[in-house]
Amino acid sequence: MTRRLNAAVAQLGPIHLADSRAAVVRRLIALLREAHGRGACFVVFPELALTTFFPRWWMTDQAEIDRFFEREMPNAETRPLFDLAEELRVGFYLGYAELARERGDVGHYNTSILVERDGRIIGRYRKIHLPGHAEHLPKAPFQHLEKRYFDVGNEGFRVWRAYDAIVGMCICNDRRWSETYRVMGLQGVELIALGYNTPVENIHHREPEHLRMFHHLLSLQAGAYQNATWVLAAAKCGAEDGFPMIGGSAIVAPTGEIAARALSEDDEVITVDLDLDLGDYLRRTVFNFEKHRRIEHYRLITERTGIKTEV
Ligand code: ING
Repeated sequence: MTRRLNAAVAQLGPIHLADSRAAVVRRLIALLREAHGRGACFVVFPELALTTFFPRWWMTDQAEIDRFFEREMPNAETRPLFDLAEELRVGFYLGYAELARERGDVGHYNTSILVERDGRIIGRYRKIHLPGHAEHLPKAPFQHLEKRYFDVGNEGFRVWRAYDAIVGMCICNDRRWSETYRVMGLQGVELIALGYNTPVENIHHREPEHLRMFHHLLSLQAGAYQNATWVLAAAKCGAEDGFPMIGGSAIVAPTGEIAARALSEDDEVITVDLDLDLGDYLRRTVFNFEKHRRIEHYRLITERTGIKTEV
């Protein structure tokens, strides 16, 4: 009997600085209801799904910055989403800015959580690959200050048994790094959920805009195929206060094929009834890690951070 999971990716259109969390949660609830109406019992929402992509703004006042962060989850604004999910028995992935107080320290993380169909938070991931810069770039059309506003995730790339599958998480820029998928692939991941906010314009180098979508999909498809896992990627996209971000939310099969893709840059639900066993044949053959990997030759991957040419 093939294990199946009817899953959805819920893409969000723009969230503007002036949009309240309550207004955003109403949109998330509408998307959850639509996904449930199509039979989905798991929904992936985007990265930083409760606010605008605030790392585009230069801020120095910590109180102003902290206004974009959640101190607890669920909280008053998000509780309606959790309650509806529990009522409809739909699990979800949600990205948000987490202000954590742990062992007397304050941590600021770009976080995602996994919520089971009974409403319990069963997993948390804190973004490890933080792109962009920490100092103000006065000549740039906008900033990308994730290295300023977030701490590097401190909980690694883990997997959880959820929705009758082995599920992992990552966030946005993580999807560009093969290590992200492989660390979860080595734990037997069958479904990786991720959200992203990807600006159309590259502020560091003039680059044809079509490459944004190409590199986005290339990263998802390669990661899925090379680790025999489903990859479900949810965009927050469109022009937030005039700053465009790419759409391209997608559900990618373990074969690397795109099984569903969003067509708009607005709130949109895509769904696929996943065959959770589809990756098995790849794990038994071409990507039988135990049989084919030669870790004695991979040392540099964990011992060397940057490029060092010795010839
Ligand atoms: N956004 C972008 C992303 O990785 C980026 C940043 C875009 C980095 C393109 C490099 C190239 O999709 C986030 N939030 O990571």
